[in-house]
Order: sequence, then C-alpha cells, then structure tokens
Amino acid sequence: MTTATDSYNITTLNEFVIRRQADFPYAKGELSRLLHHVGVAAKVVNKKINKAGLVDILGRAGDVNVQGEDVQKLDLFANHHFIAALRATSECCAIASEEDQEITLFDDGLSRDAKYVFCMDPLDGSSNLDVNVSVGTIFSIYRRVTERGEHPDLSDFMQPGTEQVAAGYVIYGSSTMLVYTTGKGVHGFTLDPTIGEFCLSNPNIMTPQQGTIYSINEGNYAHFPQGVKKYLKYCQVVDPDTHRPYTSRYIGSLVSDFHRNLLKGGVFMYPSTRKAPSGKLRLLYECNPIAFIAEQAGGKASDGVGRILEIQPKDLHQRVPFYVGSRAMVEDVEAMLAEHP
Ligand code: AHM
Ligand code: MG
Repeated sequence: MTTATDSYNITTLNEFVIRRQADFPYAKGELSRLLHHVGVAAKVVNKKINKAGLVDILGRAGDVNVQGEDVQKLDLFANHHFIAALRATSECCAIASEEDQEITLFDDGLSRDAKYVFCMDPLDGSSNLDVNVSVGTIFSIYRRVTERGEHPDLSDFMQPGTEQVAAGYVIYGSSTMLVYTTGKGVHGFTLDPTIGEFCLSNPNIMTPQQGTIYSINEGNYAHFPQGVKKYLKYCQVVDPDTHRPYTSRYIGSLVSDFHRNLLKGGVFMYPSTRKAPSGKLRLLYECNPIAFIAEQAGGKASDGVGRILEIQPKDLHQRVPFYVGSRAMVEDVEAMLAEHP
C-alpha cells in the first residue's frame, strides 16, 4: 500500500495556504493562521468522532465516563474545540455558532485587534451520528466592520455572503476531508491519518454545469411549493436525451449531500414548507459558506428567487430556503418556482 508518507510530492494544507497568500499581495498571514487553526481543530474533532461508536461502552452525554470525566455531546465538544482553537490564534475577534444563542466575543488582549469574525456550524447533521453517517463542520470568515481595537458586535456578522473572505467545510466521512475557498477556486484536502496532515487531494474543484442527481427530503413533498413539486416530477420523467430520470440521493447530512453533488453534479434542495416557511437551513452557518463554495466551483446557490450570497441577514440564526449545486439544475428549479411559486 502506498501512503502519503511514501511520497515527497504531497502538499499539506498549511503549505498550500501559505503559498496561496501570494494571491492577496497585502495579506499579512492572519487569514493563513486562522485557516491553520481550523485544520487543527478539525483534527481534534475528527479523533473524537472516530471514537463516537464507543460512546455506548464509555457512557452517554450527561454521564460521567470511566475516567471520571463528564461525557459531552459531540456537537458541544466540536463547538468547544473550535472556539478554543480560534481563541488561541488571536486572529479572530468574535464567533457566531449555530450551537450558541449569542455571539462569543474575544475582546481581550490581542484578539480585540483581530480583523476577522468567524461563523460556524460546528457539527452539522449530528443527529446522524447514532447511525454512523458522515457529518461535517461548516465555517465562514468575514472581515469585521467595527474598528479594530473596539468591541466587536452583531454588526460584524450582519453582512451578506458576498463579503465572505473564506469559507469551507470538513467532512468526517470514510476519509476526512477539508474543502475551502478564499474566492480563488475551491480546494480539497484529505486527512492522511498516518502523518496527521490534511494533504491536497482535489485542487481547483469544478462542479458539472448539469448533473443527474437530485437531493431533497421527499417526505415533506405535500408541503413543498408547487414549483418544487413540478421540478421533482420533471426529474423523474424518462427522457434519455437529458439523462432523465435523474438519480435521487439524500443522506440528510448537508455536507455529505453537497460534497457528493459538488463532485458528481447535482442539485440539493431544502425548500420552504408550510410548516417551516423559511426552510430549515441557516443562512449564516450553512447556506452562505456552501453557496460561496458552490459559486467558486462554477455552480449556483439560490433561495428560489435570488442569489443566496446577496441576502442581507437580519438575524443571527435566520433560515432560508436553499437550492444549490449544478448551475443548470438550480436555474431549472428557479424557473419552475417563478411559474408556480
Ligand atoms: P442540524 O444543523 O440540526 O444538524 O440540521 C441540519 C441538517 C442538514 O445537515 C441536513 O441537510 C438537514 O438538516 C436534513 O434535514 P431533514 O432531516 O429535515 O431532511
Ligand atoms: Mg446545521
């Protein structure tokens, strides 16, 4: 078996990030350091997730384990470790997390001078962990709008997705991958457990303009807008010229569903439903970072009417309908939604 250690041609995440600093002539390395620490936290969380199957033996969240430590829910563990790793960088002055009602401020010491704020869903799809399905961490980074040295506040987070400086996700799957963009293409790294490094495996990811996979929780069909119902029927029609019927694939774990479609070509949909008129997914932690990556890979992301990245957030935990993936497929759904809202 050949592993990355057999080859000196590997490019690690850190090396790559530093090399790509040249894309931004005025960069001082702050973003590179921030991304480095995201990678470190991802490795810690990855280790813990790999042990998740032992939770039944070692105890459940809320219990005390055999070492006498409190057993933490994995999503809280991920939240804690990402916050701790980012606090340690002093390159980020505040964090908004899907797990926390309020933003966490790092307004002491060096961090108060930091120029970035960080949004994250520390462990998306964690309800799937019980059944050993892949989960992910989603993140995005913005330049603060408050002055450096002042107290960061909510206004630093109420920026449209177009203002993202970087975004990415970590997928804890059959192998662990980190995929990120700083607006100069999308790059994927696979964790080589033998050397404990994220190694460049998928440089310059581009998604097919037209795919053959559609991903949606069809159990909610009765509550979907008419346009989405029409689109689902369209996906199922037999038409060899357009490679229909398309294939239906839905894991119920956004990072996994999106990642598959990104590489193979497809559309992921989480529409508004009668029960949840704004959909389920959160603009800041899920939709904006995934939309940035999709666009950078040549795909498209929409709320059914317009571009996700142009939505002006009004609330930290705001939800939006989400259609993302291959450009032509997202445009087909938009067209059907325009006709049958
Ligand atoms: P979570 O942030 O509470 O984990 O929920 C988000 C997850 C996504 O990963 C996934 O796309 C979606 O919820 C699945 O929802 P549903 O079970 O309604 O299909
Ligand atoms: Mg989530």
